[in-house]
Amino acid sequence: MIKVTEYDCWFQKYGSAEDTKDIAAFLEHVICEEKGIIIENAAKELRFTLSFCFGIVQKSRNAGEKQILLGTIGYLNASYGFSLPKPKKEGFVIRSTDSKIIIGGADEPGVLYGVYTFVRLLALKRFVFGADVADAPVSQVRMINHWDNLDGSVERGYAGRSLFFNDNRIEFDSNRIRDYARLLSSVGINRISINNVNVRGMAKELITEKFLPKIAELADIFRPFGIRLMLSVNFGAPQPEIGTADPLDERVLAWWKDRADSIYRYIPDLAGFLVKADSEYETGPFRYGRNHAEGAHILAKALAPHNGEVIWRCFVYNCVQDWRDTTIDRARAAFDNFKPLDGQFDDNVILQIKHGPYDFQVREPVSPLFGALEKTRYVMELQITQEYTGQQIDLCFLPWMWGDVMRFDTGYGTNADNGAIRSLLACGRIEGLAAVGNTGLAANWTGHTLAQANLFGYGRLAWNPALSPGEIADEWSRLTFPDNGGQSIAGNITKILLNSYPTYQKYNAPFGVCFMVECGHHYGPNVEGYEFSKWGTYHRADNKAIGIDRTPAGTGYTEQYAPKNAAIFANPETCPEELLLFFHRTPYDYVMKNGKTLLQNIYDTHFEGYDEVRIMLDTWRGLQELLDGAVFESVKERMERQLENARQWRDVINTYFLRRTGIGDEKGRKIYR
Ligand code: GCV
Repeated sequence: MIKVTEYDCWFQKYGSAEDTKDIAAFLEHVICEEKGIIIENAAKELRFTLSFCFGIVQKSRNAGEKQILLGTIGYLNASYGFSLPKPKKEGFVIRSTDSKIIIGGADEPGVLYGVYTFVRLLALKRFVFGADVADAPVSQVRMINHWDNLDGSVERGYAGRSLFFNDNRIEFDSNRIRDYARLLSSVGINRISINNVNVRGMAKELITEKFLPKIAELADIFRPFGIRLMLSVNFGAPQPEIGTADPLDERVLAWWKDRADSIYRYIPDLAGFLVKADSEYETGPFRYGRNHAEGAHILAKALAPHNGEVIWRCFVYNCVQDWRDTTIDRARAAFDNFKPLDGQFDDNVILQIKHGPYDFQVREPVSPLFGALEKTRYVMELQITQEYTGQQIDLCFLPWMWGDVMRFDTGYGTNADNGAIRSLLACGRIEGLAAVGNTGLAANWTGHTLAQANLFGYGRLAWNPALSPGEIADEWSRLTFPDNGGQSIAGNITKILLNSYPTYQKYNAPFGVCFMVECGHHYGPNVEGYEFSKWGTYHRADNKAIGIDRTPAGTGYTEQYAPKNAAIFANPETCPEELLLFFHRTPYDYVMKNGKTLLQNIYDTHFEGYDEVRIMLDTWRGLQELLDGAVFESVKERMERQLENARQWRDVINTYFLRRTGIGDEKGRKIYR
């Protein structure tokens, strides 16, 4: 029976020190003589995890006896006469000699990441004594965005209430925050914004003396883990006090400077501000007739003396569209708003662009802004919380879809690989990733225990976007469900994870059409839920065809891509079929590559999606004898709800199209009328 403590996530008990006996003598003696907040914590973390995960007790030893030695490479080389190579920023080297296992970091965070990597390798039984391990993160920005409100609710949160706020106060359990910081840091996260990008009501006061002392306490907990705080701010914040927030008004600049000065007195290493402006009713520079470069500039100026950065979101679109108006295409909005401003942003402004042009749908193309911005710093925004992907009731292993995003060739390289998103990350044109977090006060952090894999996977991908979904799923499953008694179930769980995204996609909105969800809360199907709304999210299905023509003959959205992709997407024959309805208004009798009509493919995928959830549930039930009861039950209960959700999607979608077309399933399966 495998015993798993859900709270401990990917730090479980991996058996006794017996399992590590060939190097046990080293593990019993962790030495770190260098001073520093992060490095001292790295030593503490190593001692803690060795004890917690492997039962190793530290023993006092004489110098020269076997030990693990930690330090920055500069310090180690100078103090011990080593000649360790210096890795990239935040990177590390692990080297073993007869008397030492040395974990050397390029800098203090590098030592910490070296420690967590070492522990992970031990847990995975992949540490090879004598073989050097060297690694460094591909990008410098590896951020989590919390959408937590001051009242303790979490926008699009499916894992209980906020870790940071309650009842219009900052309220947290320090031990729990420390455990959270460990989880994040162990997968390389180095920034966290703690409050919702919709900064409303009292949350506007977070940047005042009323709240700053408490925010400073949070920063103090995250700091030793190499994680810097960010705060979401409301662009209109100066308005009530000085009657304007116009970014070209000197009084507004003075107001922001004053705020920034006082914030940095409390949190000297704040990474900066995250801003949602002119978006979904949040105020922004448009209100004052200014553009977004002018808007970002005023905050950038206020933060610059403190080395702070402005992360400015590109999720700017018309959210009061008239559905009758077919000339507006929401998908175009980010590019139309931001590409013309390329090169006009301050050096300490980073744009944050959602990975797709819409809004974290189950399948959308990669936003055409990636690669197209040449003179502006930017990061990609992903969503770990499963707003449209099953809300941590349905299992949906997101690194599968993110892997597709990472491999997408933007067409801005000289060959497919150096134009790929992961290559733009590797060369620094995209400066990193941000993602909306999926954690809360739920006992297992994420509601669905298997949704922990999405948090883990995000961190691993932000560290190295070339990792495959298979590698990530395998690592996570083996770390979380360790083989304690020779009864490995990790392999089964890896398979379940890897099937879960394709399955979810099958029973959801078909072929990239997007937005067929229930309005407001976004769980479950409602085919025309957003059809006559103001949000710009239409599929315009009639009795003959469905989808938006985004080719030059239609909204022209395809033209926002590099020429190579513009041509691929504009032609239904070359357009990836999973995005067919995103780019093309397609008749139901259109014959797809498998020789079947679009309609029949919609039916097939929806029947298959449901059947696959049933198989997944059966597979899970088959693990009952091997798995700890609590984890088994909690996941089973979610999978049963998922089965019902998949049934609802299957039947609502199939019935809708049967009613539209009058054409039934060619295989004669039951579709309700
Ligand atoms: C925080 C979508 C979500 C909103 C979210 C918004 C955003 O519209 O439904 O809840 O608001 O994205 O990313 O700002």
